[in-house]
Amino acid sequence: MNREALKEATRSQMPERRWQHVLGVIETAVELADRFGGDRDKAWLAALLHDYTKAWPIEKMERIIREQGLPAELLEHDKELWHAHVGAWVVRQEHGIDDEEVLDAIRYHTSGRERMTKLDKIVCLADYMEPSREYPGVERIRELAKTNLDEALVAGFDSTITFLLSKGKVIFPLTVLSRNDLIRGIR
Ligand code: DGI
Ligand code: FE
Ligand code: FE
Ligand code: FE
Repeated sequence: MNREALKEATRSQMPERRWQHVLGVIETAVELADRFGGDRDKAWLAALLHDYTKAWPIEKMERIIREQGLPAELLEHDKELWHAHVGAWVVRQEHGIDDEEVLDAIRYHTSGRERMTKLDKIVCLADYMEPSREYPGVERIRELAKTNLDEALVAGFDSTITFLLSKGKVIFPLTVLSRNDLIRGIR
C-alpha cells in the first residue's frame, strides 16, 4: 500500500480533530528524526499509525486484547493505555506492517518502556509536543526538545505522572519505569 492510501485508511479511523493531531505528530516526529539522527521514514510511518485505534470502541479493543493474547495486565489498567498495543496489532493485520521497530514505537508510545529505542523516543516525544498540544509544561518540553531528546521526554513523562497524580488515577508501572530508566541514562 502506498503512503497516500495508508494516510486515507488511517484518517478514516478517527474524527477530524484526532487526524489533525496525527498530522502534527508526523511533522514533529520527522523533524525530531532529522535533529537527532533518527530514521525519518520509520518516524513518519510510526507517527502516522500511532493512534490508529484511539477512537475505536472500547469493547472492540478489549476483545482484541483478550483474543489475541496481548498483555492481560492492560485490562486492569486505564483504557487510555489500550490503543497503543491494540494499534500495533491491528496495523500488522490490516496493512501488513511488519517492521518490528515501527510496531514497538506504536506499542510503547503511551507508556514508554525501559531502554527505549531512538524511534520509540521520537514518536513518544512528538506525541507530547506536536503543535496542537496545549497543557501546562508543554512549552518547556518544546524548549528542551531543541537540544536534548531524553531530557525533553523525561519532562513529558513528568507531566503525565503529575496529571495522573492530580486526578488520583492509577499509574501504569511501565510509565514510572520508563521515566526512571531515562533519568538513569542522563545522569
Ligand atoms: O493518544 P494520545 O492522547 O495522543 O496520547 P497518549 O497515547 O500518550 O495517551 C495519553 C493518555 O493516556 C492520557 O489520557 C493519559 C493516559 N496515560 C498515559 N500514561 C498513563 C496513562 N493513564 C494511566 N492511568 N496511567 C499511565 O501510566
Ligand atoms: Fe496515543
Ligand atoms: Fe495497506
Ligand atoms: Fe497521539
